[in-house]
Amino acid sequence: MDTFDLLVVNGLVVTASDTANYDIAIKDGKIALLAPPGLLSAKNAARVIDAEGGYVMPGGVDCHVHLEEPALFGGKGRSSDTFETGTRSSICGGTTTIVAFAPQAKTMPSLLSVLDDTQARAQGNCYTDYSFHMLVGHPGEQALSEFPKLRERGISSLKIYMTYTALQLRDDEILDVLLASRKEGITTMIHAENGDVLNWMTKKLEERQLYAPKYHATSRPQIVENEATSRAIALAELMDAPILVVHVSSPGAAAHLRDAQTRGLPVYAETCPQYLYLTRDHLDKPNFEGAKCVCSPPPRDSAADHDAIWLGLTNGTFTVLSSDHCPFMFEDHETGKKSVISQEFPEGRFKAIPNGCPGIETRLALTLSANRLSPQKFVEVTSTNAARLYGLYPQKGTILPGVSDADLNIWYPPGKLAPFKLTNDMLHHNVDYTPFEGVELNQWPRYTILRGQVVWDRDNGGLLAKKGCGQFLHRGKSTLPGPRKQGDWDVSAF
Ligand code: DUC
Ligand code: ZN
Ligand code: ZN
Repeated sequence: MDTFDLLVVNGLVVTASDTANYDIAIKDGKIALLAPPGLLSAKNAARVIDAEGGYVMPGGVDCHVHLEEPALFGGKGRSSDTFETGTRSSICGGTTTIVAFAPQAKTMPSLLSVLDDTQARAQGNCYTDYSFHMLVGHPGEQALSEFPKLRERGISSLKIYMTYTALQLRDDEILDVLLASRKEGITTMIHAENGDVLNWMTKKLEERQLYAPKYHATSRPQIVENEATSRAIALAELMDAPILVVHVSSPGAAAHLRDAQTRGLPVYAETCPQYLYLTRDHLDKPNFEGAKCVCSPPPRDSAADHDAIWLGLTNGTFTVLSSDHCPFMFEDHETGKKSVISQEFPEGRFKAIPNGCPGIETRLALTLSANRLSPQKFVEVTSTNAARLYGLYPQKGTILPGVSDADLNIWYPPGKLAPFKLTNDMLHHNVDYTPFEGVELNQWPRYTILRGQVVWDRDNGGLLAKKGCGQFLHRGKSTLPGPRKQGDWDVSAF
């Protein structure tokens, strides 16, 4: 019998902490051994993959993904990707673990029933390992009382919104969520845009009959995000509760986050490729094409904004780089981007354009190809830190013998892959466009391995995984620093 199921040899192994030449042995879905090159004999393994000097990295971990969601963000947009098509796309881009949202609308009292429904939709359909964040739209008595049960069911994070009529929480409701989350060891993700201000801006624009997609950016200027970010930090500091501010796009918001981190607060931040590659000019493309890039916060003004976000990734302000994959069809007049075009609004109506962009499959290749992060920093923000923050580490996000799942990406060695332009027909999502059409890439995962199985072989068959191979992940607490004080929060301390 073979000692190992798979050897990956001649790779340059990169984790968040180290880069070195190792051969990797895999057994029963786990990393079994790392050994200096040449020590492991091919005779003892069922299969050997020669990485030919390419990077070997932990599989991507993308903890900001919307799949099979109803219309929540205003307008009629429904996710075009199911758990099946979204995770298929994910695995073909090297992301082996995702955390998607289980969305509770304002009309629903229970979180557990939402979790049951979402879990049933995902079960048996995923190509990646997966978990859920609760999306809390109604933090009433029942929902808050269910937090301990969520933890028992392996859910240790949730998301709340400071905007969108169907989801926006008042500050006192945010405090309720932060307090209950702190008590149960749950990480709170916050969408930080001031909903009242952007609704006012929208009203003013509509009074002047300014409806085109480009006014989406006008209605949500950077100050809308900066103010909400600062308020979110203040509320979290008051409760001594850890937060992650999601999809940060503006340098001003990044500065608030960095300041909070410098003061030692457990404040984490996420950004996404759209804030590194797109500007508001993308919203002004002719023939309604600008709607393809409508997401919130909107793409910002210039390359200088992109530079500030890249800097935040480099200097540690941003903990994670997620996709915020939020897929809608473009040519769909019922539930897609074009659902806002009518006789009354022939150029659409920006405020109701389904809000989000696809990107689950392109996140890793876009970021690595940009060549602006060290390989270790790339692993840290696209895999390791997400696993740490959301209670999956070290099962996911690293390559620790005896402990980590054998989830790996083997990238092309230098010179093996000619640069190419990204086009939507290369992708495996159920979306009729990519906002990154035409971007030049110089990398793509050559092989992707999920728990020891080769699930993607770009040059020999592409997608090899079978639907349903992904497993639900029961998550624990974040392993990044949490509340600064021990014990229960005490109102008499103020
Ligand atoms: N927030 C998200 O996280 N995704 C899509 C839309 C939004 O506002
Ligand atoms: Zn959001
Ligand atoms: Zn999102």
